[in-house]
Amino acid sequence: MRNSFSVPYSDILFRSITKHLERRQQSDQNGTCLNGFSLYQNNCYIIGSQGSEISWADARLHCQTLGKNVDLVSIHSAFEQAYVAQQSNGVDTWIGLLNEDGNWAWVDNTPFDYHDWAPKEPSGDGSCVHLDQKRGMLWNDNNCDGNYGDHLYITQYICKASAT
Ligand SMILES: [Ca+2]
Repeated sequence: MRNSFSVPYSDILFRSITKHLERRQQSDQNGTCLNGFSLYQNNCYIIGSQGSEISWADARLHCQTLGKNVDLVSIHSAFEQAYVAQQSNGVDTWIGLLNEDGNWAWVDNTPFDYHDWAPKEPSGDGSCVHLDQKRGMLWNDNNCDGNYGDHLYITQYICKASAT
């Protein structure tokens, strides 16, 4: 027998889950951020843009000069990846992931508990990681100076701090 309730029921269920997630996201917006930062869940984010090529190390320094506990972003979930990718607005962007002696580590010392590498990455061609505009803002390891030749530069970075 055809179940005539299956389509409308799953539709209602989907809408109800979406509403729940939206409410949860709103109620998770706790705390305040420094001026210019955007609050997402319990953290604050800001895009920095150099207008010309910037090395990963300089990007990190720029973040650190913005305030106490500000550093290049760490990413810990698909939600956070989606948020950071959206903020980056389709531009190659440094994140705070670094290869240290063969291990990947976030510069803010949070656990490396999530990754979102582009296909065939990490390819081992560098120790610094950026969101790759050519590959849907998934992650690519590359050299840390931000200059890939052929007018291909990294000019942007994203910083993160805990909300207070
Ligand atoms: Ca690579």
